[in-house]
Amino acid sequence: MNLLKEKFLEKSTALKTEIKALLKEKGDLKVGDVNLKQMFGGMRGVKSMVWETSHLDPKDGIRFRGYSIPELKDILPAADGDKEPLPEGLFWLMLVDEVPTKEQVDWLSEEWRKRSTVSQNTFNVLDALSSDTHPMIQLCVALNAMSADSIFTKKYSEGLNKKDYWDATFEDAMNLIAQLPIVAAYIYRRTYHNGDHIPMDPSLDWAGNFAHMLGMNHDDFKSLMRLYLTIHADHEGGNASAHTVHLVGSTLSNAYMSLAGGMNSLAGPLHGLANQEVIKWIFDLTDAIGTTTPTKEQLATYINETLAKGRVIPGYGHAVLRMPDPRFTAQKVFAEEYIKNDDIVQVVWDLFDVVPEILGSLGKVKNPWPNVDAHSGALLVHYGLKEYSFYTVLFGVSRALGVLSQLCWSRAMGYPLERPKSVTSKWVKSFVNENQA
Ligand code: CMX
Repeated sequence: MNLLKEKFLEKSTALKTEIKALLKEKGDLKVGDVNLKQMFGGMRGVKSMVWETSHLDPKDGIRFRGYSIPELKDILPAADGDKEPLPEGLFWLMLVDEVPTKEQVDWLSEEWRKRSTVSQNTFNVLDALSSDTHPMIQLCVALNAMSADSIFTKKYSEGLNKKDYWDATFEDAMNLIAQLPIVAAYIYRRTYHNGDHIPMDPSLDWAGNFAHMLGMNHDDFKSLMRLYLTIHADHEGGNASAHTVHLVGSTLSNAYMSLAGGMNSLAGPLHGLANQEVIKWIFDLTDAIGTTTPTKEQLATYINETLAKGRVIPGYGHAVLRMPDPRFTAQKVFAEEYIKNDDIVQVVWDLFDVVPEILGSLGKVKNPWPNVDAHSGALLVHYGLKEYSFYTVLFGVSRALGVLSQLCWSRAMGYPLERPKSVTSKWVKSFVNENQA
């Protein structure tokens, strides 16, 4: 058994024992109530699931195993000659709650390289889709096709013992993460570059190699990918994509099908697809105003026009955060250091000065600040990755790291099938009447 797996087994066995004892003693302790607004309002703030790998505080932002994004940049190993964290390091941290050494991260890069062979069947399935199929549809289809290789499914059909669910899930998660950049790059190249595919470069790390297979070989773009694939990896468990993976996984669907569920959820414009919507909206804005250097007054007019049409301002607002998203800030810091004089980046920064006041003045938007998606497109466009329909796939490749490490935990902890209770509106009305009486 490799060191990562050994550590995971040791930590998960210890936590499982601890939680079993805790539930025996304190299982009836209440952690909160649910009111009608929450039932009809998307369950905001209802504490109803456990997620080990990260925690989101409305006023502090995301922390991965307790570490903020600036802290991750300090503690996680980087590639030689680079400053940005390697996503391999974050995966290790999320999975076993320990900051890895450079040696351990290099081992993980190599391990994922060894596991990176994608089945021909997956490529055949993708090739059967017309090349103008939206990349997120292609990704979801590919994940379901890849699921034919699931070790968990195979072993389950052979009678896998419950106590070994985590082991087969760990193997699936490692294989899936190893293969995901190859599948994503394949989708990109078949959609936008006539199927002119680029073989992997075994000398590169997971994110650097992904950039290479996309055909993006600028060193700064590789740095951006390492940062991008780190900061999008996890956002606690209640967000739509993570929660979907957890829900699907709770039925003992394999890691591939669970991730496919999450990716279908990420593909919605209120969630991950917002990264494509932002840049599309900015391009529409510069076209409509007739310049790539609009004034703040022109931006304000365009924002008000968008709102007047009953549309949201993409990249702004959040269901939990009540502050500028630290993932937005991390990308802004990157842009300030690496990018000089880029009109679209400047538009993103000017929008940051203009949008919050307008959204705040509506009196209903709970968080007028930018989220992660407000900045990412401008960075990608800067380096030449202009095909914005692909952007949510990048988000998805990163998100796999968090949700799959948590899936290993959920299997190791033996969490049961998720099955909350629903009621009808009729039930609600009679409940209210009874309470009034
Ligand atoms: N532009 C315009 N109106 C907005 C808004 C925005 N960016 N954000 C919220 N609102 C509106 C809501 O539509 C809602 O209006 P109604 O009462 O008329 O329906 C009202 O303000 C209250 O919403 P809220 O409680 O502040 O926000 P929610 O928790 O319901 O929704 C989110 C959160 C992200 C869906 C919402 O802010 C939004 O639609 N943002 C734009 C899309 C986006 O950027 N999504 C990406 C989020 C990050 C990610 O998952 O990747």
